[in-house]
Amino acid sequence: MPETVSPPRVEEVVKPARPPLHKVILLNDDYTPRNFVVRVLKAEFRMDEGGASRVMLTAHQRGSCVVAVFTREIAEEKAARATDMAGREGYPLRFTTEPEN
Ligand code: TYC
Repeated sequence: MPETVSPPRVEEVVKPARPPLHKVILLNDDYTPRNFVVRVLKAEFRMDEGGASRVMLTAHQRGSCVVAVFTREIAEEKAARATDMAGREGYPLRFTTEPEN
């Protein structure tokens, strides 16, 4: 039997594009107690005491601080849950989201 010679196989690997990421941003206000901000960050964003305190202080001093980045749906969900958690206690604490870049 004659040997058949096939051309080299060229495989094209198409990787799915990464979903764009959105930042969750903590906003400062004059009324929410610092320890409550830290509690929300720990509860909703699974931050430890040190990380949550640093983020809280940065927002307190500069007006806002990026908490974390997620896909748009998750970022919006987490920002809404954290804002609601504060609202249920009567605090005006707010989290917003914006696209990264
Ligand atoms: N500024 C608040 C206070 O002095 C504390 C605070 C910090 C509130 C960060 C919101 O995102 C915030 N009690």
